[in-house]
Amino acid sequence: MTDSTHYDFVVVSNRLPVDRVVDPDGTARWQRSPGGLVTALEPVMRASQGAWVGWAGQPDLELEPFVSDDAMLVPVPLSPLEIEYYYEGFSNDTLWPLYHDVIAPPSFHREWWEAYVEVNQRFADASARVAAPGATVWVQDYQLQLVPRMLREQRPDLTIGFFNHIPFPPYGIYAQLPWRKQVIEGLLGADVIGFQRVADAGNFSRAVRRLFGYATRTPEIRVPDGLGGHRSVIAKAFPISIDVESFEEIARRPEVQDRARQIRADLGNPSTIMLGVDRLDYTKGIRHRLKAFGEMLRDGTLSVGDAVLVQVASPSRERVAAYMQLRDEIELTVGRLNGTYATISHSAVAYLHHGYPRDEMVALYLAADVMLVTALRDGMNLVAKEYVACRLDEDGVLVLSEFAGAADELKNALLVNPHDIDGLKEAMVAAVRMPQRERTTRMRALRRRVRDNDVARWSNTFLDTLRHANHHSDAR
Ligand code: GDG
Repeated sequence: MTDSTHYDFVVVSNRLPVDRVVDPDGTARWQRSPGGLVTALEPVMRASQGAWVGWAGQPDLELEPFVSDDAMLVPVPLSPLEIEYYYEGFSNDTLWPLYHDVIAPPSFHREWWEAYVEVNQRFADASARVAAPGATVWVQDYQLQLVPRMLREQRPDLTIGFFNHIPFPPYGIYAQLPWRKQVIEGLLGADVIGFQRVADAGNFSRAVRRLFGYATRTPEIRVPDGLGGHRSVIAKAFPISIDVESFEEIARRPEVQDRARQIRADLGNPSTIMLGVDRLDYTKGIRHRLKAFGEMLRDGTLSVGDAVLVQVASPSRERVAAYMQLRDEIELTVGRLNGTYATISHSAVAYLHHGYPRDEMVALYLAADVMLVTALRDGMNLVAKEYVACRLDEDGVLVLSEFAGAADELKNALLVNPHDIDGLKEAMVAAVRMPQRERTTRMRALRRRVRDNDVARWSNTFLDTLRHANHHSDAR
C-alpha cells in the first residue's frame, strides 16, 4: 500500500465479496460471501493489503469504500435500469448464452450494449482512482471485458490481468456478437488474459487473428501499439480450482459425517444416492440428467427405494426469462417423475430449490454414491472438484461431462456426453455397479489431481505470469 487511498494490488469483479445482511433488530452488516474467488485471493489480499472494486449487490447504493477483513472494498453503484440492461441483459442474456455455445438463444439489444460500456467505464474509473502507480490490477470475468482497455488508456503504468471464468466460444459462434471487435479490443488491454481451458485460449487467439490479423505465437499475441512497435499479450489457460484443505477440514468433522448418515437414513437407506448440485442454469444439463434417470426407472434398471436422485438447484438469475422457463420445465419433469414412480415412503427425485450452507453441501457430497455433473458447457465446474476433495474415504463415483472444463484434468471420472442419453445411462449404470476397488483407484487419482492443483496454485500461477509479462511497447 502506497498511502491510505492507493493500493498496489486491486481486484475488480462484478460483485464485491460480501453480502449485505440485515439482522432481526434491523441493523445492517456485511457478511463475507463464501465464494471460491474470495478464498483464492484472500492470501494475496492479506499480503498486499489490496483493494477490491465491485458492486455491492443492491440498486442505488452509494457507499464510501470500507474495510472488511483485510481488504479495502470499493463499491461501484448500479441503478435499477443498469442492473436490468448491463447485468441481467447484456451479461446474462447476451454474453452468457453466446459464450456457452448458444444453448439458449442470446438476445442482442443496443441499449444493453450501451449500458455495458457505461458500467464498464465506471468500474475502470473506480479502479484507476484506487490503484497506486505501477500497481497490479486483476479484472474478473465476462461482465467486465472492456475494463482492461479502458484502464490502460487512463493508466498505462498499471500491470493488468484478466480472467475469464466461463468458456470462450469458437469463432463461428463468437462472430454473432455485433460488438465482437470492441469486446476483443477491451480484453487486449490486459497483459495476461486467463482462460479455463487450452481450447478457450485457442478460440480467443483465433478470433483475434480473424478479426484483427494480429500475429499470434501461442501463448503470445502481438498487439500493435500505434507507434510502430507492439505490446505482448499472453492468452493462456489457468484452470481454476478450490480450496481443497477447507473442504477436507469440513469433511473430517464428526458432526458432518453424522449428518451424511442422517441424510441417507432420511432418504430411506437406499443402496444408491445420486446427487446433482448446480445453480439452476440451462448450461448445467439438469434436464438431461433427469431424462436419463427417469428412463432408468422406466426401464427397471433402477427402482425407487433402491435408488434416489437428490437434486439441489440453487436459485439463480430469477428475473431472466430463460431461467424462469427452465425452472418451470425442471419442476414439471420432477413432478412427473415423482408422480409416476414415487411411493408414499420413497421419492424418485428429492428436488431442493434452495441454497444451503457449505457444511450441508459437504454432508451431501459425503452421502452421495454417485455425483452427476452433466453440464452441456461449463467453464470449469467446481462442484466436481469439491466432491472429489471431500471424499477422504476414497469412495464415490464422479460422472462428468466432457463439456465441463474440469474434464481436462479429471480424466479418471466417468466422462460422458450428456446429449447422448443412452451413453449417459450406461455411465450411470456403470457408476452404480462399479466394484469397490475400481472406485478407490479412480477416486485416489482424482484426489491427487485436485490436491495438486488447488486454488492457491491457480492464483499464484496467474499472478506469476502477470509479474513476468512484458507489457512495455518495443519499437521495431
Ligand atoms: C462459474 C462458471 C466456473 C451451489 N449451490 C450452493 C453452493 N454452490 C456453490 C458450489 C460451487 C459454486 O457454487 C458453483 O460453482 P460452479 O463452478 O459449479 O459453477 P458457476 O456458478 O456457474 O461458476 C464455472 C466457476 O465460475 C469458477 O470459475 O467453474 O464454470 O460457470 O462452489 O458449491 N454453495 C452453497 N450452497 C448452495 O446451495 N454453500
